[in-house]
Amino acid sequence: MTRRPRLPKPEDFTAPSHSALVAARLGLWLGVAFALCFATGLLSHHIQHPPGWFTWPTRPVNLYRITQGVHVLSGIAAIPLLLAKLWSVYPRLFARPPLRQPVRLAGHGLRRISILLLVCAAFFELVTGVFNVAQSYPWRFFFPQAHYAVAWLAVGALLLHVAEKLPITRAALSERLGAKAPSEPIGGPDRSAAGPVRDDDTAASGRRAFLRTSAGAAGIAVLATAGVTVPWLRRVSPLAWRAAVGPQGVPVNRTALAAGIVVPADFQLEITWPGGRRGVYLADLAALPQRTAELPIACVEGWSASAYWTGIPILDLLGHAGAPTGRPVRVSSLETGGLYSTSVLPANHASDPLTLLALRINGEVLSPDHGYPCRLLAPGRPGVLQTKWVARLEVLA
Ligand SMILES: Nc1nc2c(c(=O)[nH]1)N[C@H]1C(S)=C(S)[C@@H](COP(=O)(O)O)O[C@H]1N2
Ligand SMILES: [Mo]
Repeated sequence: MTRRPRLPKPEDFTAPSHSALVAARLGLWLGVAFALCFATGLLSHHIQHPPGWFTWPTRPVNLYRITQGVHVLSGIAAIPLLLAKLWSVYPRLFARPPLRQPVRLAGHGLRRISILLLVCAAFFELVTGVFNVAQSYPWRFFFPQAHYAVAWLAVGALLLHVAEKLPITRAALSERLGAKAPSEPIGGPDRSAAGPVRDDDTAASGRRAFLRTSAGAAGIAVLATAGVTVPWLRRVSPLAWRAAVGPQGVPVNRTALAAGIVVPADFQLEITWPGGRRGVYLADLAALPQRTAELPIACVEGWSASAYWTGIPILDLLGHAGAPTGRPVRVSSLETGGLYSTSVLPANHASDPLTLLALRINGEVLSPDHGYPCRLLAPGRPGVLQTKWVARLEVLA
């Protein structure tokens, strides 16, 4: 006679990695990673689509480089932590639904659905984020919009989850990891477990080992990628291939060829304002007083690179043309139709003396891929707003 295979119960999983002590700590670390990632992601979204109440400072010049670095690296750290957390709690999947109690059954179902939503949304964010860092877009939706919308889903589901688990989590966190009488495993009382009962010391060191391994994996994942934005980590970051390559020592996202750039021989920069217009030849731009500043390009994809940029502060240029200052300025490219062919400098950015219409990088004339004949290079802005091949500055009302 063959016995019918029995579905396991949560209590059958007695390994230390499945204890509530471990699950709660992993949850806390993940919570911190997600909170950092969400906050910095919201910032990045608002800088690119500023609502009326939002202002972003221009200093320190590396501010966006830092917030976006934190965004990408906290997301990377969350991947191993999420996998460890799922491993820790998967025995809960075997909890029997309370079939005979309709109200509790409905609660059980709703919790399951919200967890499913949380896990799916979290994976969607992490996976699309990693693809974005790798500059690969193997899908049809528009990444920034989808990534932003699903972030709200993930955070909503996460808050629900935290609220529901708060009592268990608090109890588990207040207990020392090496406690002699550990709290219940994630599935229920340890002592009644059918599996082999471990002695407390072995269980405690098992819990520590699992947490250390998880933290170690997160640390390695961060180090492997941090070089894209932290220059002194470049040598220990095998995945940071982006940050060092490119003409004139700086990576290029969109080449002049891809953007279909043709610079007319008699190129003039057009400056317009309500009621006025002025064209400036390239030679005249080069003859104006120049300023050199070390400023980073910080791409939303996570890579960033600093260079010495030389050009005319937009503020001086507007003054020279007789245009009004202290207003927002729309910057438009020779590129037509590209997603990033225009950007708007808010008034505080247009007025910063380091906001340059750059003609040179590291002492050399801009190469076509870096935006020849001139490009915007402003402190504190995401790379995507550092418009290349600038043809027009438009002072807005
Ligand atoms: N006109 C135009 N400017 C652009 C882009 C573009 O596609 N078109 N890409 C932006 C992005 S996403 C980044 S990160 C920077 C990259 O600058 P670089 O090529 O000089 O490194 O340029 C920005 N300027
Ligand atoms: Mo970018």
